[in-house]
Amino acid sequence: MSTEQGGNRADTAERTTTTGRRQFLGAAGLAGVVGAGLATFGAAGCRREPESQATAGADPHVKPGELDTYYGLWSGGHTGDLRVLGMPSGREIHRVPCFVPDPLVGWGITNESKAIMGTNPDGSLKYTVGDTHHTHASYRDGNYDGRYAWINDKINCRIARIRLDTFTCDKITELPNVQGFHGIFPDKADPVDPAINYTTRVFCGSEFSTPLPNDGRGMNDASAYRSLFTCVDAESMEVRWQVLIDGNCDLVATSFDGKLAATNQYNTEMGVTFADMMSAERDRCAFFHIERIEAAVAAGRTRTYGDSKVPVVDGTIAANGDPATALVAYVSVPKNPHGVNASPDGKYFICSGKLSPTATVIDLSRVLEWFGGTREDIDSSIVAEVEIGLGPLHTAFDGRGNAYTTLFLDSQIVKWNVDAAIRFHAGDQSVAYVVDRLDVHYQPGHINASQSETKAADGQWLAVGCKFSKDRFLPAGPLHPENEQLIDIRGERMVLVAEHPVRPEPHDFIIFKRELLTPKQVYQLSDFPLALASGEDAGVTRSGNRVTVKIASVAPVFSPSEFTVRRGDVVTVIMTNFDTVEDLTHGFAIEKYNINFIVNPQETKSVTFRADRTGVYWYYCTHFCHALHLEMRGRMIVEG
Ligand code: CUK
Ligand code: CUA
Ligand code: CA
Repeated sequence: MSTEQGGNRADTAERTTTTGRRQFLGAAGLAGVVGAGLATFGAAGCRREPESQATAGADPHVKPGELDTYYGLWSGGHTGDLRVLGMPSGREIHRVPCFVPDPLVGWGITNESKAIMGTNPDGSLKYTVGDTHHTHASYRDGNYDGRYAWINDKINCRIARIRLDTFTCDKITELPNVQGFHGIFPDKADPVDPAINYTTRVFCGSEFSTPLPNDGRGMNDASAYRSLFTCVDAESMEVRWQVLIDGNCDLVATSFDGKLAATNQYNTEMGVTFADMMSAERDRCAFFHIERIEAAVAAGRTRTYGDSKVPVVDGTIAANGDPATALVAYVSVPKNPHGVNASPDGKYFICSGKLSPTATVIDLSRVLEWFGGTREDIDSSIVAEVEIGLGPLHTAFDGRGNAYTTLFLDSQIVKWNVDAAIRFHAGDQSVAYVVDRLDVHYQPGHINASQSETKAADGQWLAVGCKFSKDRFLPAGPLHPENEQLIDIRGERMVLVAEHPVRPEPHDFIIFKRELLTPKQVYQLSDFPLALASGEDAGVTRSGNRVTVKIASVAPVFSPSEFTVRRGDVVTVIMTNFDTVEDLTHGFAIEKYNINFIVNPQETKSVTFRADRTGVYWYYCTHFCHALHLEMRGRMIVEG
């Protein structure tokens, strides 16, 4: 063990002498490397001995009948959902539809879900696609408090909130004035009121710039396109304010004291072409002074764009040169950075280099000194900028001072010590800050450790989302799954212990102790305003051509088991499941009417449709509930 470790330290020394070749990747270099199949690129001096792979790690297998010890919340990517995993087994337990319809639960079909998703005047869904990248949960005292999670939709700039007591989406808000909503992070405390030691805001970055307002004017002047940083109220889900910035937003991080939020900017050039976005040698990480921004909003130092009523403050460089009043500080970081992550000790944000083989460590106390007027140069907030490998994307933490960064191009995870990196950067070239490297399969994007970005980071498990799986699973046609790999990080060396195929394509995820959540296992009738009071309440009522059909379900019977309407009627079916037994869910589908949804025990849902064809149409239970499940059906009779 110790000799392998020495080998790694030697790697680090060698690495510093080969800076020239590995300094950064330009556009052509990146494109060429990606095309060439990366597993061997950059191998020089950074592979460790194969025998270390044989080191036994902790067994992630969870035996039949046992429960996982962690929850994982995974973004689904362009399936538009959120996934719930048990960890360390990696078993997928649940999917929470948010932005896209889901025929299993009836998301986008029931009236209740359509009201959350948003509809056009004709009742159809406003959007039917979504692209989720980042999910983060609400905090209290620096740890998750089990209230909410939030997730972004990059395609239509929507933020969804998921209640963690029921694992359902309860609100969706569309952000005004932005496109390419990507990074998201809740705050962890209030910067002013120490009693508010929990999440009250969620910050949202937007990658793409547009004319403001984007109303058809100024489309040919790309130099005038702008991006905004957005704050959403965690409870009301209303957009509180936005900040006009220079450059764009990528990922978002927040400090544990609630004072600062930050976003990485890969397009400080404000370019609209691939080459333009990579023309500058350095880009930036923008820091937002939350207390000052809220004061500026309260004082009305704002403007609006187009139809949006959201107040916008000016966070541009030109308007924020004076540290005493600045709302935003721009820290220079190497070319086209990607992830920005907050270390669990609350001291640092770490920016991953992407096109630069470096990680940049920014000391938050120094950023606050700049805002406070006691530090002249904001760039001196950087306390380390060290080489770690090719294509750094995202960083996780073990709570013992180590960072774990994905190296997309090297197809590796690098474990490095933050304090050692700071000492190295300060001039002590004898310090070996790289602790370990591990090959993963292949091209990792996001990474996270159990409890990573909380004060309770526990250094047990590390999961990594590999973007390419290539040969790791049985071939199933041209579309390959992604490969989620699990790594034991309890020891000095990382040990790869499991891998699972996942449907493309998760990006970010969080892993936290199961004790932090106490989900409801059964609803209460009173949770739903439309709930039938009892089975007696079932039946058909009519008002003009609007018909309401109240249906009670008790396994294996629907009451009523038939109802009659007239062609052209607008029919609303309200169904309450009166079963009380945990897990006794019923489905409700109507033949040829494109309707299906489930109703869990003590839950009520409704659906509205036009009975536009005469005839007999069976409705039936789609969710296996009883030995007589197949008999659980009835007739909708549509008269001419
Ligand atoms: S981005 Cu996907 S690997 Cu959307 Cu978080 Cu970095
Ligand atoms: Cu009710 Cu199946
Ligand atoms: Ca750039």
